[in-house]
Amino acid sequence: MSEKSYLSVSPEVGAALANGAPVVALESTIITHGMPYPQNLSMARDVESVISAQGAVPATIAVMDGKLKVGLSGDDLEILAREGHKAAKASRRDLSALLANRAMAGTTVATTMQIAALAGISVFATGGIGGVHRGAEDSFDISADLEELGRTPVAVVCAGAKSILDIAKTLEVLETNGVPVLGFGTDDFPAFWARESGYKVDHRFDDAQSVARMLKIQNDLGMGGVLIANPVPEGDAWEASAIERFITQALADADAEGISGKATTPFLLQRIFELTEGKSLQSNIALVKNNAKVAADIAVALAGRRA
Ligand code: PSU
Ligand code: MN
Repeated sequence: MSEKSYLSVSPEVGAALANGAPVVALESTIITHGMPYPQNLSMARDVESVISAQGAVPATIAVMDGKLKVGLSGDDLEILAREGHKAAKASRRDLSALLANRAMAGTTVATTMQIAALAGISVFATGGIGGVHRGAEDSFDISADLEELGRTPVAVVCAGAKSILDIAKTLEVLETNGVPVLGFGTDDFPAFWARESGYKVDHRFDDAQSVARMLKIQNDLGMGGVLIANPVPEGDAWEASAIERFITQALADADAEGISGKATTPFLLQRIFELTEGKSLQSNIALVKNNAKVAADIAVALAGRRA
């Protein structure tokens, strides 16, 4: 069997791809492990609506029913959102085992890119990417997202990387892996809840058309993924120093509880949610919607160039 035989593409997404219409992929670890129920479900629905309103077709990706599902039904979204942490978190290496066991799983940025590319989708919106964790010199904890970005030709729109990570090391590994980092309307690499991280991007692009021109060249050159860093909207942003206090506390708690490996990111997100009394989640939802809008604009511009 070919790799494509494991795909299950929804009729809407299949028709859009066949017609060269714009499609935006969405990940599902953000639903299962990134946010609590029921906010995860309303976020997942809202993000799909934002993409539709911009004239593109949303394709949320997950592992369900023994398939790599591309484009989830309303029922699928609800099942996944309710399952939450009981679902698996699928990194690249987990896919074959999860399919063999017909397990349900949210897909990380790495795995969503892999499945999107298999389905022929080239633009993907998320919140934040995984990266090099603080203390990686001892733990070796570096997200598989960074390798996938180097190898898989999908453009990922995100709000930068959270400062639960070591942002300087994350940017270094992205460089090693040959990943272009574009600032969308900014010279600063954003830090998820905060609009600035103290680090700059390599290249600034101010509109979707010029990003689409760059993506076309990246594709012509046969190169891998592109990271498009889009800062959280002004009104939903935190001051870096204000959120840092909570991040430091969450990291200390993770250490005290002996949290490691793939449980680390979900634990820190949940802890920061508690420490900020839910306010971190509001910003998180706002930035995902904002990324979805930009990704849809880019997908529309790309489809226009290809036509
Ligand atoms: N950042 C968030 N929410 C998330 C994630 C990151 O704000 O849910 C998820 C993404 O799916 C990302 C994954 O790909 O965490 C990274 O996990 P790890 O660090 O274990 O590679
Ligand atoms: Mn990890």
